Amino acid sequence: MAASPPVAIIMGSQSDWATMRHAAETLDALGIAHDDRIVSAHRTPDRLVAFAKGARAAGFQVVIAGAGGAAHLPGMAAAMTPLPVFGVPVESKALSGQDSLLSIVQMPAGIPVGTLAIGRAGAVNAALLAAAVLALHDPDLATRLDAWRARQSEAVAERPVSEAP
Ligand code: RP5
Repeated sequence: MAASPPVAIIMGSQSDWATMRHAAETLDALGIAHDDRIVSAHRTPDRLVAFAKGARAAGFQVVIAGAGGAAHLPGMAAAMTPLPVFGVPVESKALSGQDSLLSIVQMPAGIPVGTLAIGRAGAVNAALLAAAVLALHDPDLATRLDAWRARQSEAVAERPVSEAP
């Protein structure tokens, strides 16, 4: 059986993909393979246990976990794997993602989740953090990450322009 790609992106629902696809696209831009899965802590708890307990043995190196509302997925995954887990709070309809953020960020001491910003920014940055971790032992990836950041800098204009009315 082929080893898993270095990054697993898990999310609580199909509805999270609109946010989490930005993590996937960022990893794609950096040439990092990933496996994207729906794993719900409350709707598919057995799937979560199987994934998280087997993640390291499967060959994953970093887990990105996105969830909204009562977003226990990242914390529960972190409890069952020694791999670094980056949590992305998905913007919920009822509370604009504040619920997701607080559910993910306020982990008791002992089981860490690296918590990112709510929504797209968090998804993109989770991918960039995963890339930074993997680049510690992958010089080619480190070069690609440097180039990605340089392109971002070059894309920022010196001065603002007025938009057409
Ligand atoms: C969470 O509940 C998911 O992470 C999602 O953000 C939220 C809503 O899920 P759906 O009702 O849209 O499936 O489990």
